[in-house]
Amino acid sequence: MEGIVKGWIISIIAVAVILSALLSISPSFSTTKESNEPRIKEILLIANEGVQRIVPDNNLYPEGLIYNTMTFNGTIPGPLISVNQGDILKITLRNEGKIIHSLNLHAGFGPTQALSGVVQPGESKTWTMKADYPGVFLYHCDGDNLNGIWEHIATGMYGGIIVHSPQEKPAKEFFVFFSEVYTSFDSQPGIESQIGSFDFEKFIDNRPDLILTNGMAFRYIPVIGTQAKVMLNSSAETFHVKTDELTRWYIFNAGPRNDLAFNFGAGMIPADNSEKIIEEGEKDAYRYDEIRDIPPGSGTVIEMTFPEKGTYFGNDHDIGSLLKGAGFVVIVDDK
Ligand SMILES: [Cu+2]
Repeated sequence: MEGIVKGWIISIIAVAVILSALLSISPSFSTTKESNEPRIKEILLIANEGVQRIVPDNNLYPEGLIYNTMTFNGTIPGPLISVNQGDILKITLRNEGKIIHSLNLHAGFGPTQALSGVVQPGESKTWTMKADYPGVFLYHCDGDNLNGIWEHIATGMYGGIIVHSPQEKPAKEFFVFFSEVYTSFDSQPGIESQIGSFDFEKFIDNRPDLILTNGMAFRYIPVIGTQAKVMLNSSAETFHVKTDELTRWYIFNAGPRNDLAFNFGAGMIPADNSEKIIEEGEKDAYRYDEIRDIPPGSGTVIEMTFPEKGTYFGNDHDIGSLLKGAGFVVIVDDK
């Protein structure tokens, strides 16, 4: 009996020692762990149909263009979802429209995480996805199990998701989405009452009329030309950064059909980190590209600094895209 009691006492002391050791290290350990702990992030995407302006009144499109759209949360692009690697997304897709919509999240791995399936008008669906893979991904509507996917994407049903890696350095971040529009209405002066709609024949023939840059053609291009000026957007917005400031650009091409030959006019693009080459004696050497090819349905990240002050132009080097509204001006000032 005495032996058993002694054994218990020794066991209790041993457990107490282990517990006290654990407790003594727990404060700093749990603090570190908390910061890395996956967060549960709730995302609500509301699918709907609507009408919005996609071209301002300009020299190429007098009166501009109003268009029949489909959107997530009423905007083109839909909201940019930004999460950390390891986060858990609780996604709700609510269909407030008149037709079937759905969601295809390129950041998800596996049908139960990446695909909502059909969501009928008036219904909603909630599911979870683990953001295990860092990167830049598009999301879009799949229409009714792929039927009509072309129209849903080409009229605005897409957005982006960024899964941040813990290794990222702090940087000034921007995002820009490009996408094609195939419209039944060729803008002509004096026909302001008409509203453009998706043109299936032009889509099949691959004849896009417009390229949207964050939801509007010519959104970020005020004018081209110095003598014979072509006014493209009298209230164009521009991007502003400082020399030598680390910037990170998330560039998306929603397509739905054509590649984007992305270029920074007056700049160079460090090759993607995954393609980073380390040469002997040159620890952080990058290979530089002048064009980053961005296929339809994808996004990319460009991390760079601008060496000199002045004007840079983010563009599709398929030059015809400029006349369809693709591009954005970056003004770089001295720091
Ligand atoms: Cu849809």
